[in-house]
Amino acid sequence: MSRSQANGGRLLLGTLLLVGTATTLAAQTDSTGFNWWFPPQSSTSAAEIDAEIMLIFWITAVAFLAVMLALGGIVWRYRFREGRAASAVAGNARLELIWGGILLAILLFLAFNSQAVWGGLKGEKPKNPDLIVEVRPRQFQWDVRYAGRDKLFGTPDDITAINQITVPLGKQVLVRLQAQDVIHSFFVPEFRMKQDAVPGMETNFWFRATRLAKLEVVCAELCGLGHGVMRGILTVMPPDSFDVWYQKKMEEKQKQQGGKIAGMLRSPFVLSLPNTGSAWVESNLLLRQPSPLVLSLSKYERRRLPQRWRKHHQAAQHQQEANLAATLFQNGGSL
Ligand SMILES: [Cu+2]
Repeated sequence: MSRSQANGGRLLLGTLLLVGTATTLAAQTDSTGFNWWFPPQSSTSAAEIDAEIMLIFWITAVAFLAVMLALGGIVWRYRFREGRAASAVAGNARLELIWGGILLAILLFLAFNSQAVWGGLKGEKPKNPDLIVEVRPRQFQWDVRYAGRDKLFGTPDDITAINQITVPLGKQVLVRLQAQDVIHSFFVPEFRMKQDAVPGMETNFWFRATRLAKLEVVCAELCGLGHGVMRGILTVMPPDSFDVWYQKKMEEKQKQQGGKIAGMLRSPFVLSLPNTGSAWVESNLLLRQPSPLVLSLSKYERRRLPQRWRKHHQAAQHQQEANLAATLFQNGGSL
């Protein structure tokens, strides 16, 4: 190959690289402008996390450029020259102290700065979140439970889902995360939020979504063979659509429970009796004989009832109570 051919080849390669880089960068530009390969910010904490990443990026970029320029300069300045002898350099304590000091200052600044951001985002658990969701990952899915309006788990207005997390836009959502088997990690890149889920340990995190979107929840901790397909969908809805959605889920749930009542019903169910207000019992109580409704509990099941419920249970064997209970159960466990 001639010299000009080799040069031409290099030129072509260089042009291709340049065009390729430019196209990749351009492809990263969305409606919010150039976004440095970041997925669009979709939670209130995303901007702060991005700012922190960009700060570190620019500090390392400047340091990288400075080191590379110094290296290039030294290589050029001390390049081979006929008759020039090499000299041994034993180091310079003063210079080393200076750049050591600069490095220490940068690292301390970053440490305190990121601590402030982290503290702001993760420091204090919200006392009154708008929505509480329990997420319990297992190989290889996300089991989800919503606490409902009363913000309590184990009550009739809970709804459950698999791989589906739906949240209202702009509302504060508290997630109670706990793995059921091995360590998983809840990761929503658009929220800049990643949290390990550990078996036997509940971890809380919270967020406010800022964009209507359907986002992917990926497992960010290698958890077994199905890790790569362990995916959930997080849907951000306007608050009123969310209420409609929740109501629909409640109706579906009640319909399902209603279906089961015709045969046998397993928990959770509501036992609500006159003069006691409404209350609930969650247990593996088994209901037999749909109509006329008589609660027939095993000894073990009876023992699991709190004291004050035992006499109600006996009372429920009377017809009047039984009718009430029948209505109750036909309504899918609520009055
Ligand atoms: Cu996993």
